[in-house]
Amino acid sequence: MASKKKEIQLQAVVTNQAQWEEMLLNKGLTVVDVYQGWCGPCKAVMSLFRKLKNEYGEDNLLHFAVAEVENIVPLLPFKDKCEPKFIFCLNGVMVDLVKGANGPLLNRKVIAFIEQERKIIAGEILRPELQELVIMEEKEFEEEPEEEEAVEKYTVVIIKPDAVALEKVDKIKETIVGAGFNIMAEEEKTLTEEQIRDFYQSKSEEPDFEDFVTFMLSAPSHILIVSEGKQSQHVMPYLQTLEEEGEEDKEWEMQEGEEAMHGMQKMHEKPGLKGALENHELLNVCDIQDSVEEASRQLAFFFPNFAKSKKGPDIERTLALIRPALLRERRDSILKRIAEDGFEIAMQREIVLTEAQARLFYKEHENEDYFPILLEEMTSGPTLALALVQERAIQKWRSLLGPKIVEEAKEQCPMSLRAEFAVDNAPINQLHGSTTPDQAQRELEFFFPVENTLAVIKPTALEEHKDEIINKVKQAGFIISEMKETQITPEMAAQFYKAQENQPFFGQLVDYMSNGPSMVMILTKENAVEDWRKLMGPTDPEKAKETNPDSLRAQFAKDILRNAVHGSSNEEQAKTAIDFVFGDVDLESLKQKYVYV
Ligand code: IDP
Ligand code: MG
Repeated sequence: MASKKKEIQLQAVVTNQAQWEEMLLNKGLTVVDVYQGWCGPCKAVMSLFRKLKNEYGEDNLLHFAVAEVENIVPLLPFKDKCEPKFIFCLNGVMVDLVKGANGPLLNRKVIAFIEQERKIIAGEILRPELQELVIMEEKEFEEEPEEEEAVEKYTVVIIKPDAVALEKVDKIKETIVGAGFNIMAEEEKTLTEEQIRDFYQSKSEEPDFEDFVTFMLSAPSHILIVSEGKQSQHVMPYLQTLEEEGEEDKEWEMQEGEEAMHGMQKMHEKPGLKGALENHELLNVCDIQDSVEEASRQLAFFFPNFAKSKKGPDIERTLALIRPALLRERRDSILKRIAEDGFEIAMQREIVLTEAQARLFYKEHENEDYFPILLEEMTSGPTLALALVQERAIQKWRSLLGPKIVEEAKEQCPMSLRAEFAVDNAPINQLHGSTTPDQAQRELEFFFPVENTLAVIKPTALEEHKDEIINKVKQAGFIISEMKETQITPEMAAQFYKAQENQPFFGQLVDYMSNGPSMVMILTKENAVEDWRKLMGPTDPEKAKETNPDSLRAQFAKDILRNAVHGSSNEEQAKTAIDFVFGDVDLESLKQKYVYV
């Protein structure tokens, strides 16, 4: 009972509009736990709030309240959502919102707001302009919106091996583009039997189907993903598509600019993909999947990365750099902060930039006064490059950063990251973010170039978890450019593990690896070497379970020797190993075929 009483004292209870308005008169910060009558207020954060009240409550700038949504107009959008929500009201204005009982985030925000408020009152800083929080209908920002009526329609086209051999690929591509379609992705590869049987399901009853499969397996096919622009999932008259031109996917427009628009205009006289190919007598050498559902399933099958990139609304990637001084001093706290702000780290690389690299990256700044300082700082130690993902990540990260000049950030936006993570005596701000989608793409390509790596599913794991592992590889966005089930020879094993030559377990390792079939793969992706090692997890599965429970080794390893998977440590090592297993592979062309997400 005693504790219940305390809770009531800590948080003012707001049950109607009049009490809400009264609450808005509070000076300083009020943190409101917005709750549903049927869920009740959030208990999980009580002790945190009590602690904050004790530590920051003495000048009466910090208040807590609980408010039931039903009877309070501004809170109605939250109706029927059980997840706890905390609204931050600063001097009567709703300025921020935390979803979920995220203790660290609540703690940090409360402290930051109170400290800012104290500085304002002491006349140390000016009051930043208050931006009132717009509370939208919950659905709009929490759940992925339903697919819009207009969706991009893709068609999978397979150019069969004989046509590839006759070099008809270019002609077919020209015809397709000429007829106003866009080729979104392409790849030349020998289809696996599974892919062939899947794509040609409808022909499987035909008498010579087995011969056909053999023929398809005999040499590479060329696969195209063709887009017809945005259309309804249901059949929609062609003219209607043209009316929607204005709503064309922005990203695509930006990447392809004029060309895309040109393509759309040409669509007026478009005869349909099949018709176009037929007109040029090319239909007999390629096969088209024209069922929308089938095509999109196959898209995921052939180009898992491409399909993945199409799923979210405005999900963007941006490049963030944590510069050397900050990385040295507060690595963990900045990474924690990035996670709290809802970003997912899709890729990361720690790199000491050479002067040439720094010059290249900051080429646009080369005539500025600060350029030499920038170069010096950027080459002074490791920088951490991150590919951050979130809805509207580019803008979000930029606005969190605040002004470029640290002094300005401290004065005008004390809650910005460049202010909060300023490092004493560092001559430049410690955090970078891309400004536009174009720039983000260029910068991501700079730090995360497409690479090939060699990956092996070791014998025990191949026997027990083959499909699961392959699925996880694809889900993580790797393109399996080549794969081959093979018994690794002792020579190959010795080559893979050259660095372990003098280890006591070397003999055992070579024996184990060459004692049964393994799956050897060339994986292609941005940052493939490092990302594959990250997906594998630590060498020792016990450690993997502790530090990276989602990793392959945590899930599928038996022990440190039979630890499920192998991966090269760098691109050179990968190349030597790939040559050893697959012979002479054109690794550059594998990279060029990679479709950016
Ligand atoms: P990595 O596979 O994570 O790159 P390395 O240190 O390169 O790890 O070691 C190569 C392989 O040698 C490991 O994957 C593991 O199977 C094996 N290995 C490493 N340490 C031991 C050990 O202490 N006992 C037995 N095998 C080991
Ligand atoms: Mg190794």
